[in-house]
Amino acid sequence: MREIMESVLTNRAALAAEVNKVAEVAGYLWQKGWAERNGGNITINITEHIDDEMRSLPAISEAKPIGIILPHLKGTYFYCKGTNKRMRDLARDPMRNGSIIRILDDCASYVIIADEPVMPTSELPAHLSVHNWFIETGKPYKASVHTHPIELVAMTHCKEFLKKDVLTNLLWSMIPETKAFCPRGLGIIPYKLPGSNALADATISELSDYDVVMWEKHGVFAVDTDVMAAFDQIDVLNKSALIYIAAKSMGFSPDGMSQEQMREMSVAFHLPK
Ligand code: 2HA
Ligand code: ZN
Repeated sequence: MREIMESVLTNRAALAAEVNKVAEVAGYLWQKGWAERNGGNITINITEHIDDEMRSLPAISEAKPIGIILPHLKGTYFYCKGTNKRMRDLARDPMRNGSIIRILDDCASYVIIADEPVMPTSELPAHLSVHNWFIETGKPYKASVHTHPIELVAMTHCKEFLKKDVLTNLLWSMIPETKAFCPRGLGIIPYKLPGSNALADATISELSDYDVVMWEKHGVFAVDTDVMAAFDQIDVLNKSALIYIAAKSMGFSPDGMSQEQMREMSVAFHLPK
């Protein structure tokens, strides 16, 4: 019989709250139809919630290479969705469909420390590179979410929408909230092989200007201070995409808010663009 293991989340309220937020978001991703099969990934930097007892926990996996050197991640800890795991399963049981990893002192490998030896996401190099860059550049961001929002992905099958800031301006103009709650807009990354270092590098370079980037014909990658905030940015963008599509399917092209109305929003809400 399988031994019942006590989760590292037991008696660690702050850590449990962060992991439970991941589970809540994973449920939303599934309900929205954005997370078919094992689609999508979530990683969060949980280093601030790691106590001495957790620091001394033994590894429950071999040291595994990340594939790149990430000098700012030495001794950091992440909760990561497991590779091949489903968001809908993670929503019910985050510690059996994801795991907590420790980045080793070589900054190039990691071990799993809890709860079970669930191998992290296939996009781990991309996610960890982004977290390394947050620390390097002093950003307060702790969460990265990759998912496949149907309408936003559909829009990347149109060349006109892939030109710089065409989608950003279109989506902002559909409803005022989108600019207010996704104030840096949507970056576009031309198609690249999923899981590749080229995709990771392109993602980091776009994140200098955007909090949400679109991987052409694949999905979005969003970052924020926590997983819920990253999800909200994707959600408002996809809501705008749905409004655009609703107008189109009623037989007209939506007017969109005017440039003047959008400028007025930026002033009133102190938005960066
Ligand atoms: O891990 O969505 O792009 C599942 C994915 C990879
Ligand atoms: Zn994907």
